[in-house]
Amino acid sequence: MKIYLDGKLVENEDAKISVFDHGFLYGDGIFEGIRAYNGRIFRLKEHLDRLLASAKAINLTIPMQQKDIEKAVIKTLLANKLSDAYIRLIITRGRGDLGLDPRNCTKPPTVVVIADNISMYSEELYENGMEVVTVSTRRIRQDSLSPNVKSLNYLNNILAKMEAVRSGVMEAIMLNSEGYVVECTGDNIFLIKNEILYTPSGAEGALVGITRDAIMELAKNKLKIQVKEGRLSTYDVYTADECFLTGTAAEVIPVIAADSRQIADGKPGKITLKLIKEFKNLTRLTGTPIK
Ligand code: PXG
Repeated sequence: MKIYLDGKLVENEDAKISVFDHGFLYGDGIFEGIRAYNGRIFRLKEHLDRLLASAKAINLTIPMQQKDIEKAVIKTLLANKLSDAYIRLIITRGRGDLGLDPRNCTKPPTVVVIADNISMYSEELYENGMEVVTVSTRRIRQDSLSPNVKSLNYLNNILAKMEAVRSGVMEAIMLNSEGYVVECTGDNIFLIKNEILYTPSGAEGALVGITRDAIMELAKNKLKIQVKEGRLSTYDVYTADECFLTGTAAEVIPVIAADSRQIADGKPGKITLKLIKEFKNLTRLTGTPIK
């Protein structure tokens, strides 16, 4: 496997970063998870826009134009002969010293692109749906750190994931500090009730996911159903007709139970299945060609 590291493609075992890199020392950096399907990179511009917005928010100067980052992603996919892939784009503050102050870090920062084949959950779960639990680890308050900064510090979400795994399920519903449903550890959450699609709004502390956007568009334009963003509680999850999660890594996965309550008949819902079909079509046919 070839990895893009600071302008060069290197072998996996040669892709090494200093222990003084502030991405390693402090999680001081940002990333994007992107997918390519059928030789096309899905919503690349949206991912790069969000990456640059994350960089701006943490005052990190990237010495590359958006076009150059796009080229680095394409180069990595071509070098690994991948037409379907999960791409991890990482930019750290760079090598510094022992101390938080980023002024001591190298410029330019460290830029890494990894491309691989991953599937988040087993095929069985994608087909039959999965169970989730509400966990006690709350999402970080957005008046401390915006959920839209995709930073390298995911400890909050990792602790939530560990709670879920301890309960014997694969994913956690995370609440905001007020106790309302926000999202899962790396996915947005959707509910369907009386043929209306609901999802927690950005104001509740959810990351405005790119898969989330795509699903909302498909629901409105292809399925002609109403979409509402707002405040949802665990009660809404338990009493929903359908539930599913979305994310670049997870794609779209049905949820059939939450906190031991079966959702409707405990099978992936009809609208969920239609959205999965539409999403598969969209990802197969649109995106930036890898060439
Ligand atoms: N919420 C959070 C907290 C995320 O980190 C999403 C929602 C989905 O957003 P997109 O734009 O991908 O539809 C994410 C992003 C993982 C993993 O291994 C997932 C993400 C990031 C890093 C790792 O599950 N997802």
